[in-house]
Amino acid sequence: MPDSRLRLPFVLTLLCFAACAGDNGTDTADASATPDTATEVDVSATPQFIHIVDAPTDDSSVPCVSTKSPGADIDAIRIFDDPSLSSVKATLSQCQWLEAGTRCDENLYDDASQAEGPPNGSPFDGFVSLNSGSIVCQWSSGQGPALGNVIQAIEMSSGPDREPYQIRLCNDASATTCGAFQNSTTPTSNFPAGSLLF
Ligand SMILES: [Ca+2]
Ligand SMILES: [Ca+2]
Repeated sequence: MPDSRLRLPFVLTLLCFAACAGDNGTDTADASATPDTATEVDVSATPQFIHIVDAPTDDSSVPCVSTKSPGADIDAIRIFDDPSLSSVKATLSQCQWLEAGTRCDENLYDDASQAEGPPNGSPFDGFVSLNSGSIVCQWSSGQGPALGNVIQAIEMSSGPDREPYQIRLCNDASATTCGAFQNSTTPTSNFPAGSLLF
């Protein structure tokens, strides 16, 4: 029958198409597991925590006798909308110690909440001294960083005696799911959010 002869190749074509579609489906799944450049950073899951860690270069950089503000002295950290640094998007809130600073017995500036809000530090007040420890904070108004934003950290020291610190973004207050640490390069350091997002 002419119809049968025509129908068989047609059926085989359908079967082959189904098989090929299966292969293609697998290939598509593999491809989707490897995001392209535009989707490597998942900004839909904005990290709501920031971990700020003292990073003394050696023990002598946290003098316990000559100063009562051991380690990096964090005044404030804020998010700007873009590199022009003209519009503040958020400041820190709900700061608390994650690893208590223990390098020096005496720290007159151990109130983590002093890193919250806009900059207000003076040589005598308004900052938290990390004392070889670290603090975790959230962002005011729940406004976390996104690509294109700039995160500016303000540390009180100046000149060659600056006290280094590191920051990283986290998804939890225990800092178990975090991006990579970025090192401060100057007392006031500006970090492109893209270098901290994960
Ligand atoms: Ca200090
Ligand atoms: Ca402050």
